[in-house]
Amino acid sequence: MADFLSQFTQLPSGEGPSSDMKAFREVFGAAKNIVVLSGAGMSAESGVPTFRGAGGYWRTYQAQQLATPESFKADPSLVWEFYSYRREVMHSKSPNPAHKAIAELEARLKPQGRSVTVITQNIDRLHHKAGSESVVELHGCLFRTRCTKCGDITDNNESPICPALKDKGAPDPNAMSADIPVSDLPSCSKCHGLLRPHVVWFGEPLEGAVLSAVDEALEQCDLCLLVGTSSVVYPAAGFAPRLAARGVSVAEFNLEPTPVTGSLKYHFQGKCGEILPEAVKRHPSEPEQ
Ligand code: BV8
Ligand code: ZN
Repeated sequence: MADFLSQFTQLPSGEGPSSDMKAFREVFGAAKNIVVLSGAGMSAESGVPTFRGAGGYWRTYQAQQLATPESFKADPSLVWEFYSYRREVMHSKSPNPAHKAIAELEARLKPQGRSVTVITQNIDRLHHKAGSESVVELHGCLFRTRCTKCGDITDNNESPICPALKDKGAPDPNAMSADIPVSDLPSCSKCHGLLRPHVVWFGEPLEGAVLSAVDEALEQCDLCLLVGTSSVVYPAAGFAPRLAARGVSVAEFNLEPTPVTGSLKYHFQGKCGEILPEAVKRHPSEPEQ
């Protein structure tokens, strides 16, 4: 087993991944189809709270307590306050240097016949705002709604999303629930049914089309950048190990090791807004712009 794993590590002793940026840059310079797997840490330096750590609480709840169909059924007003708050927070947030470096990389490599595909767990749309074009939103989007009655899916950037949610959703632990009646919650323009955020909650399956897009991107992938994710939520957490098991180079950019770090080729410790732009800047083998 050790020799099987050691092929994924740089060090002959096989103890864990390499942090040799020079070696990574050579692999990067030769890569044809790069996949960026991103999590909440990609948006942390934009001021968007991550799920783990202090920022992961809204009032006295953790996201995974509210991001479930059961919670929405039990208290749609509370869950809408949570999502309305996260929507409103995003109006003052913008892409950080990590988002921008990935968007610039995609544009720079395209004329070289090389691809960059972002597969994100984030629902904040910051990759799109940074200019990335090839983006797969695994878990949906804060700014799309789905009707619980007729299934209609619509983009929605309204602020607030409905009058009853104006100035609601305060995150502090002792904020009172607004207890908004369902009739005053966001409703479908087509059938007046109750709308929900078009996001994937815990216990809900990812969309088939999304999973097919993931399979296709992973099939072609010859270099994966795993950025700002704790790699604990499945199926997303399984994508990088699936690539590593096939011998694809995976480089993790994170503040700390994660449960998948040991199976990866590279681990670069630090803030992705600082280390990622350096890692993906133009390689000498690339044509001058
Ligand atoms: C499914 C959208 C099957 C909503 C999200 C046991 C019981 C029940 C379920 C399960 C179970 N075991 C497994 C499951 C399945 C479950 C799961 O994996 N649970 C976990 C908790 C064990 N998964 C699901 O339910 C999925 N569906 O399996 O369906 C199925 C099939 C058929 C039929 C029915 C069902 C659906 C999961 C999707 C849930 N929705 N989001 C919303 O956002 O509100 S998940 C949400 O949490 C995010 O999208 C993301 O995926 C996850 C948070 O993870 P991260 O993004 O990694 O963020 P985190 O804060 O954790 O970590 C941040 C990282 O960044 C850290 O490592 C930190 O060090 C680093 N960092 C911070 N700052 C920086 C940085 N790095 C670099 N630079 C920085 N500056
Ligand atoms: Zn409807």
